[in-house]
Amino acid sequence: MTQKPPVDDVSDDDLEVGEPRSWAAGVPGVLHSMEPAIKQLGLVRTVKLMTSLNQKDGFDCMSCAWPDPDHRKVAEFCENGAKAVTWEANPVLVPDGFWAEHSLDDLLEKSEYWLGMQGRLTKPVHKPAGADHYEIVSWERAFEIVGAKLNSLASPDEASFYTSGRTSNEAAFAYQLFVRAFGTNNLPDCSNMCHESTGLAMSETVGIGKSTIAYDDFEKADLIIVLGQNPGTNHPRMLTALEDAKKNGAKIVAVNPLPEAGLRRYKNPQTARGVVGRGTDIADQFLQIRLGGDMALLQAVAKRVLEAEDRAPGTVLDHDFLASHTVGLGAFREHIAQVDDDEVLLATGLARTEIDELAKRYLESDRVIITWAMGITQHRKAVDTIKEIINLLLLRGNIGKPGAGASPIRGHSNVQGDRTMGIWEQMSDEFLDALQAEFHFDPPRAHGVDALKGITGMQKGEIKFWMGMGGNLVAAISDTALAEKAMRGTEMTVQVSTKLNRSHAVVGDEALILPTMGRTEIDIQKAGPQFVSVEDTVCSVHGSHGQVPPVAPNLLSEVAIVSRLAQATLGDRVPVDWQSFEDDYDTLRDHISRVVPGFEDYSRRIRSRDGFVLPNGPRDSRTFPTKVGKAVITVNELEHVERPEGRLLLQTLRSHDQYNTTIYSLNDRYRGIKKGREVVFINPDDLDELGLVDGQHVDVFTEWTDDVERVLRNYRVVSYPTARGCAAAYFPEANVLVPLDSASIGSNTPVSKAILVRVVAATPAGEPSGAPTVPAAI
Ligand SMILES: Nc1nc2c(c(=O)[nH]1)N[C@H]1C(S)=C(S)[C@@H](COP(=O)(O)OP(=O)(O)OC[C@H]3O[C@@H](n4cnc5c(=O)[nH]c(N)nc54)[C@H](O)[C@@H]3O)O[C@H]1N2
Ligand SMILES: Nc1nc2c(c(=O)[nH]1)N[C@H]1C(S)=C(S)[C@@H](COP(=O)(O)OP(=O)(O)OC[C@H]3O[C@@H](n4cnc5c(=O)[nH]c(N)nc54)[C@H](O)[C@@H]3O)O[C@H]1N2
Ligand SMILES: [Mo]
Repeated sequence: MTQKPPVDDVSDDDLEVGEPRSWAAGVPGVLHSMEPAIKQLGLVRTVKLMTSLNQKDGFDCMSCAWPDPDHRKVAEFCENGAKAVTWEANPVLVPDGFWAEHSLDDLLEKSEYWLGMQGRLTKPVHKPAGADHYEIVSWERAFEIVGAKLNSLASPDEASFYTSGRTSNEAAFAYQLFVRAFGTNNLPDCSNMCHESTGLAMSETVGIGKSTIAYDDFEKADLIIVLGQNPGTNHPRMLTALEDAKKNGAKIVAVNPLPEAGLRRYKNPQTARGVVGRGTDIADQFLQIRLGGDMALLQAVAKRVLEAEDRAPGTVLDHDFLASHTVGLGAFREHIAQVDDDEVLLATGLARTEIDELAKRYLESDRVIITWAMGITQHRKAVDTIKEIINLLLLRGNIGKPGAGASPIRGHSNVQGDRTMGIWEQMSDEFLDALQAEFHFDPPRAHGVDALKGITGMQKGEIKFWMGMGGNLVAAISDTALAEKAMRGTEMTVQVSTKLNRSHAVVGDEALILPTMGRTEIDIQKAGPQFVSVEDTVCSVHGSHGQVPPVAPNLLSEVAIVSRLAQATLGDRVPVDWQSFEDDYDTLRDHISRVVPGFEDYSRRIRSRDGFVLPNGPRDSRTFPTKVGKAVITVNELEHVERPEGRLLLQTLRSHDQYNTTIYSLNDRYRGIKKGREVVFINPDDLDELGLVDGQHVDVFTEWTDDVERVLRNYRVVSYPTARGCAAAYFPEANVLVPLDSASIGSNTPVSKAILVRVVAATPAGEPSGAPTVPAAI
């Protein structure tokens, strides 16, 4: 296999800013996806991978959790899925000499882009305490080192085990079992920073923290409201579902501070019309809301619905549904009547007529779906905002009937399945009881740490060991400087990874990297070729079969890594046959079938080409497994983020050419950005007011309650049609701005979408910084 030399690192020196696009996908999308694939993978590997991507006997795309339609097209993937596959399957390898050549300090200087481009990791490496280089070790030695360290801790709770959402059901189940058998519930995951707010809000109100719709519901809907989500970039195949819904007469409303390309027009690369025509206009109504204004908007729409009912009693609300399936309507009615329209207009930045129009659309539609993603979940009042989504849907019986429901759109391709398998620091007693009955040990019962509490635990010296099953925690979590310092304070860090990232450079005293196979690769174990399984955003579980030989011979699968680590750490302390997991993944699936409800007869059912859909009370039978046994309509105090004069609210978001912390290129085609990421998007009227100009270099300071300086220096201003008072910059770079203690109430998710900032002309080198000396009142 060829080994190409490492790429040079990149800089923003050549940044180009053009016009944002008003449409997404289409021919350039397909070309963009295939060109790099063919160049990097070669034609044979490309064809093999792309023709099996998301197909029934193929492998599941690792990019996002968007579901697959029943009837698959020949090419059932999007531009960004192709990028993810190319990134993983590119057979460039980190050479053995790399570790002697690059010290940790050297790696710290490199960008995420450079790190990711070094190629696939193929051999376990170890950085001994005090050393400044990793060195190659054998697998046996690696497991021995980690096992010995874990066994030397004073308490299992001194260790924390993170998971990123690409891990398969099988690996996730084995991993949480190992962690609980070791003795802790410290199982934080990327979901803590992602849809945690959704899980909490929906569990309390409808009894299940997952989507209440099936894939086919999109084409049956009359109205689809897309809140705080950028599908053109992050779930591109959703645009096809929206296009199909429109063909069947559905209306689509997009609510977003940014006029995102995919929400405006879509040129479907799979149809002639998309290739040559102007495509489909997606949004019938676009509400350019202020950051954090959604709760006010939802309450204002609910108010209009209740007023319509007052005008024509008995005709607007779904009284039968409300009476038999819900509690809380009375208190909600009283509360919503008090909603202050002026506060709504201030919070949303919308005109009254725009809100009236949305309410009218809602009232005219019998079947309504609301979808949402990070624009909703990463706010201080995210949990309450999602409860308002549920309230609005419940009023007219829009849950548990065809073409209607609440549909959070998940991020990572198996983040939902990982949770189902027990990756959560707060699993229920029922789940722990089932583990106990199946494996005959006492799982710990006290809740563990989430991602943020894990970092504060490290700061306090309470967490001394950290392991990551995938992911890049120090780059993904808020307050980069503080988080990195915390991570460096640990005694040992261990990363199971496919490629290099920042979390391999910011490590504990001792550190290991354990390279693993990816989803594209054929996984052969003692019992023969293995496959894994995943759950998509609409609760459908299906197999994922690797297609190409692993990039290197001695890579281990995630299941094998867990099973060997468990043996090295626990010996025969618990009566679990770990080796059998590695030998034959059906063994694991058989255990899962007895522990996790809905997975009965897993090994057989997963072999059906369509997989199976998990039971879902609200969706299937309007059964709401909440504490009171009914759906709960909730009362939530309206709050919006105050923005003092001269300050802006900044959100952190994804460019079109990145996957979370993985940077594929420095371009963001739909927003008109090329060859650079150090930009801050600001509305032209705000620029005028602040005395700034397009293209100017600025420093962006967070205003927070403490006196820690959080700043992005020398960023370039891009005049951009975002909502007034709002700004945007790219994640993960902008994580330096998010204070560690700025978290959503209840879900403890970092508030990555509404950071109060002050933007000032960049300070020339050597001069005192332009930071405000006294934090503004907030
Ligand atoms: N190609 C690609 N695909 C991905 C990912 C990726 O990085 N790259 N990441 C995956 C993951 S883990 C996730 S969680 C998803 C993320 O998918 P998204 O949630 O679409 O991701 P973000 O880029 O964070 O975009 C947030 C969107 O919400 C809007 N928004 C921000 N704040 C508000 C608000 O207050 N109100 C409203 N109404 N809108 C708001 C922003 O303008 C933006 O359009 O995508 C998944 N898929
Ligand atoms: N400011 C701000 N911060 C955010 C967000 C935001 O919108 N704004 N979004 C948040 C969200 S939604 C999420 S989900 C988190 C993401 O947080 P993480 O999930 O921790 O981050 P990723 O960038 O997805 O992880 C990428 C790494 O995973 C490894 N990897 C890739 N494939 C595999 C595999 O098959 N197996 C294994 N073992 N490793 C693999 C690679 O080494 C790669 O570098 O970030 C959160 N942080
Ligand atoms: Mo996510």
